[in-house]
Amino acid sequence: MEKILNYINGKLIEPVSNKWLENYNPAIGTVYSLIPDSTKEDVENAQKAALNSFHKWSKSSIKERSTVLQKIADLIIERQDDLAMAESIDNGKPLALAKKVDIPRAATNMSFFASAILHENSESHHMSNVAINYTLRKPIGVVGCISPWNLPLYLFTWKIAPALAAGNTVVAKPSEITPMTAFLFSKICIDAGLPKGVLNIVHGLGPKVGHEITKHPNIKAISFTGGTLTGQKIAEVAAPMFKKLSLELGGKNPNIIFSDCDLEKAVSSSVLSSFSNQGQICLCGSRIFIERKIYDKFKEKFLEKVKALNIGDPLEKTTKIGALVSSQHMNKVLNHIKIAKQEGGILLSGGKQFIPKGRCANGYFVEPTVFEGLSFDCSTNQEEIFGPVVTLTPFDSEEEVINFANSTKYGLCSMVWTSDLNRANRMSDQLQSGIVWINCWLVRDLRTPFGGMKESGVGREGGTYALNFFTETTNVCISYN
Ligand code: TXE
Repeated sequence: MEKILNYINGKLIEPVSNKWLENYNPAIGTVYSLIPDSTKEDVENAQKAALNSFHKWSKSSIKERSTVLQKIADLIIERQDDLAMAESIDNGKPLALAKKVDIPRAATNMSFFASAILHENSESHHMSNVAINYTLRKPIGVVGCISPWNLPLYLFTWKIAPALAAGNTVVAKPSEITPMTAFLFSKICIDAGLPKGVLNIVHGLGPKVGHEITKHPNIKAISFTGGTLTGQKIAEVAAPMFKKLSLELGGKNPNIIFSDCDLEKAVSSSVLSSFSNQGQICLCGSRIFIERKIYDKFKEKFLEKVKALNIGDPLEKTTKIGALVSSQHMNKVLNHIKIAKQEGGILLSGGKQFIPKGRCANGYFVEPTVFEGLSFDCSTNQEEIFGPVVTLTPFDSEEEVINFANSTKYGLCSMVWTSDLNRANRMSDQLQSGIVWINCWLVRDLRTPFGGMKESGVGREGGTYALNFFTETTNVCISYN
């Protein structure tokens, strides 16, 4: 069986313990590879390698750093078919989605930051006749990047690229549930000529490897994407050590449909924002609020499209809904469906595990599920389900829907569908979320601030925001006299 290896000091190596974890293919429900069950020793070795390579890497020219990051991006594109296949097998997502979204975006993450550092500039502040200040931005040192399973290579590179571009060296940990593309990525880094020790990838469990990275005194900043509870645990360890922290956590995003919207567009986009990647995207809109006068019309059109979604083998070209990432996660989602029924939810579509015919008969599939009749404050409408489950709720006024939308502990993104520009502006001002999409969903410009309010996170990623996070600032003040 294939063994995934750690990438430490430029080499692919087995874990010190020689212990291994099983890696599942969720679409067929079987183990297909082994992952290092790494421990403190592996993190220690990775951290040493990163520390040793920091001086040279941080002093390299931006041209050198940019060139090697761009080379990595080029190799991702060259190997995109293999990477997409690996991502689909490891995660359960449709191959077509991995080809269209995950892998191209991973390449773009690398090339975006390869280019961004070439164009970076810093501020200066002039005090007339007194002094001039200029801002120096310096790499922090060794930083930790911890990423989740839902968009494995996409989110892994979204952290690593700015960290490396800014001149840091990195100890990174992908999710133990989807480690394969990070392993293929380490081979790409070797082939691209990334100097040894600059990036180190340690595979293994969160409470072991992730925890060791978080608490290591030489690792000065932690960039994390994952569940809110894990974010809390990381903050408990890292905050008293005064580490820089970037936390991208959960969401329970409202998708708000006003009666003056382009209905066809709103319906089609809502199907995507509900069920893309089996609903396992922190930006999915799992609470759909519809102005009462178009509620029935929206519901009818929405359900028609949901029922037409092709669910099954992720490798089939026509598949729109693949497998959930693990049996544990599938059971968690099915339990949420049970709770929604207990809370009085009326099931409009789906609601069960789906058992495909053929090779995927033992996979972890859940039908795209739609409920109505639930109050905005019930647990189904408050807890992050992170699966293919959405609710439909009517509303009568802007004031009411703002109250519904802002009622959760999360604040990641919101979608608003309306043709009234004034209303769009009013809503954007009042919605408690880091991102508001008006008449669209998941349109991403990588320069923009990305992140959430409330329990959806701390800090922002993207463009200058990420480069600022991964640098320390020194203000230099020069007197004129
Ligand atoms: O995420 P975890 P899980 C949500 C979603 C999901 C829930 C749990 O609701 O059901 O989180 O998913 C590492 N110290 N999201 O269990 O545990 C872990 O190994 C340091 C939302 O997969 O947060 C992995 O690499 N690291 C989300 C990473 O943290 C630790 C995406 C994320 O795992 C650790 C995924 C610890 N103590 C899940 N414990 C989003 N918002 O994008 C775990 N890890």
